[in-house]
Amino acid sequence: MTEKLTAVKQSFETELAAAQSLDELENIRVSYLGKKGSITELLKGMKDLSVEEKKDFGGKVNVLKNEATEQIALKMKELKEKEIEREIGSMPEFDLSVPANLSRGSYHPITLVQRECERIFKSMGFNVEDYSEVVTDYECFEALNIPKHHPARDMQDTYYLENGQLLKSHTSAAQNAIYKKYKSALVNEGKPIKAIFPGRCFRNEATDACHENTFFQMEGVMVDKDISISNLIFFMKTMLSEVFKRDVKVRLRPGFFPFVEPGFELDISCAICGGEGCPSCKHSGWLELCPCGMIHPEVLKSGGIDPEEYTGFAFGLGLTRLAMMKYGVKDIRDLNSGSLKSLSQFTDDE
Ligand code: FA5
Repeated sequence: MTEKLTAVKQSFETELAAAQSLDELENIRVSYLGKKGSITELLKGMKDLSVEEKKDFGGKVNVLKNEATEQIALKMKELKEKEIEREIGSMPEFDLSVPANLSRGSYHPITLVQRECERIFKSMGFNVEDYSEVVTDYECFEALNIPKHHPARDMQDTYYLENGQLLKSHTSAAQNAIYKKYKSALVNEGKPIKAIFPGRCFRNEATDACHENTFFQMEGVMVDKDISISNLIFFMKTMLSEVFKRDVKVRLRPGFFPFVEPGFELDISCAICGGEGCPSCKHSGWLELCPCGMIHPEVLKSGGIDPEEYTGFAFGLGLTRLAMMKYGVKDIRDLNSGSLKSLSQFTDDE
């Protein structure tokens, strides 16, 4: 047995010294220390020895096993260091002092219109809020007067996570949290709730020139005593004339959303075809831009606000479509294409 041990030790040391790569080293480890490795086999073979022999031989094999483990670890460190040196040696040389030959980047058109809208609403006393892209079913639907199995859910199919949460299908999903955040200032200090909350929305739907599965909206709400449709129309008009810096033709028509009553669709005359009809506006000459309405009493109640005392309006501006109209982008899909050639033509006018 002792000769066998000496032979195993010698062959281990020879093979280890010859190993040139981490793969080779791993093979050596398995062939000596693995389940069927030579050192492991030496331990297994002790079963036929006397108690005394077992003590003596077992001790020697364990010493060999510990030495082998240690030597493998050292060799691994050495080989890893060599590998890093090899990689560094094969890298091309960089001259960090050469000036970069890059043109200036530009903001994405959606960022530009979002900032513009934020500036306009801030100047009118609105707070800008940020909200999560992953929300609960309660936030996205239930708190907005859209119970489970309500047909209105069909219009906003979205992407669900395994834990039951979902990617928000509209920025209205933040309304409940906003009411809860500001209700005590409203009730105790008489401060109206005035907030906008832009964000990315997701819908599981077919794409075309004016529909994307990922797009941006900007929600706005105002709640106080005696808020009426006139306030809503004033803010919508101000926002559009500031964004376009010229008169734009808009139309207001009735629209159904379970979280507003009454509800409206605010359409904008298509800036791509001048109202003649084209694929960008589905040949109607108008583009749905900003549904809005008076907040439904049930929605105020879910947010902890007494609808007998307070009223408010809400709107859900299609930011991506606004960017299309402002910058004359014919196909909404171009905005998500990542094509620098088309995106870099829009400049930041800040
Ligand atoms: C809503 O999402 C409501 N939450 C809006 C709302 C808020 C109504 C507050 C009343 C009060 P709608 O699904 O129509 O409504 O979407 C609102 C706007 O988002 C549309 O007018 C459009 O401009 C934009 N939009 C909707 N779906 C898409 C899409 N697939 N691609 C690009 N823009 C879209």
